[in-house]
Amino acid sequence: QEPQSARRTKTPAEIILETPGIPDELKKKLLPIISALTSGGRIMASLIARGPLLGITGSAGKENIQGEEVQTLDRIGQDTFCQLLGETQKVRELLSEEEPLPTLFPQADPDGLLIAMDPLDGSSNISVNASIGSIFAIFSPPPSSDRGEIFGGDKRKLIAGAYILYSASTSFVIAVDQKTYLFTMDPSFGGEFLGTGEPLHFPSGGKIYSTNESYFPLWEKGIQDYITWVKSGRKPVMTSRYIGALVGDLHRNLLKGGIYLYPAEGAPGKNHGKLRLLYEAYPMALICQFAGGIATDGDRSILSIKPGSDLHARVPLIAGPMDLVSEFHTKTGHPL
Ligand code: AHM
Ligand code: MG
Repeated sequence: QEPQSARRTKTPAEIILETPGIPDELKKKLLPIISALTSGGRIMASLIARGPLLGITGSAGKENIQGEEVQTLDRIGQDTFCQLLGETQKVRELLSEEEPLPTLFPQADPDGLLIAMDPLDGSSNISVNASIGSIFAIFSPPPSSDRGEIFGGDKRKLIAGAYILYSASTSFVIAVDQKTYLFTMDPSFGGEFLGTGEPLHFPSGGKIYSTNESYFPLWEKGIQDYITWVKSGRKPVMTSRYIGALVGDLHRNLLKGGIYLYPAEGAPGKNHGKLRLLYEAYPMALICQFAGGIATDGDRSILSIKPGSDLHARVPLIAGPMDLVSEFHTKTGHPL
């Protein structure tokens, strides 16, 4: 017999509908977009669960614009979310890690939203059945007089950030109107995503740090000293957890309390970090902020950074609860 939850559950659409701070006009655009994201999440979760049987856990035999090997699931994620989001007619442009230029949807509502996505994050985890995810930043477009710049320029406004985590269960996390919510897919109810409706908050007193420590020799001294201190000087000392997929690492830290670090490195090509501003750092920064945390590039808030002409620009990313990120900044000499 299955255990029964005593708590009432809500869908993402119910939460959006009952949030008074979201204007009705925006709700009409967000609802079909969220439905497209959760439908895409269901499709991806089902394919990922059968990945090795379907022969889709390997390389697609190509490189993307950033010189990274494209996996078959990267391509499937791109095609799935692009089609579903296009069909909503509420998305004017879709920027993806997998395509050099944004996809335009000329049939869409002229006041439709802009989306930047990483359709399949953590590609190196695909073939070993470890956590992977999809990440989305949802923007309102610049005022009509500024049409033509769309993703470039700095007049678009980030209104929501979301991710889907494909792991032992499939999670959907969305930050909107100052709150971050968690939903879990229930495959026995047609794959509906359900949650308690209670906003998520980073717990205080977290002791996890998440970083790829093999890059230690390439980091600047302040960061090296901080990592050495969290392991041996800090009271209490911290413990290391690293999945190697931003979605998985941030999700764990959101629930348990922990700091995620992907600093800049001295290595050629990685002196701006690895993670992309528009579709990795921005949405995760909003999710952290609405859960009582913050994301920075080690110096300033990620959300204060204006994107330049490179839509795939990378930034260093330090993300987590306010107490841990603020401690990092104090220790590295850049107080928040
Ligand atoms: P991807 O978008 O190509 O999958 O790369 C981004 C991923 C992040 O999910 C993860 O945090 C990071 O790359 C891991 O990088 P590394 O292997 O250098 O630790
Ligand atoms: Mg990624």
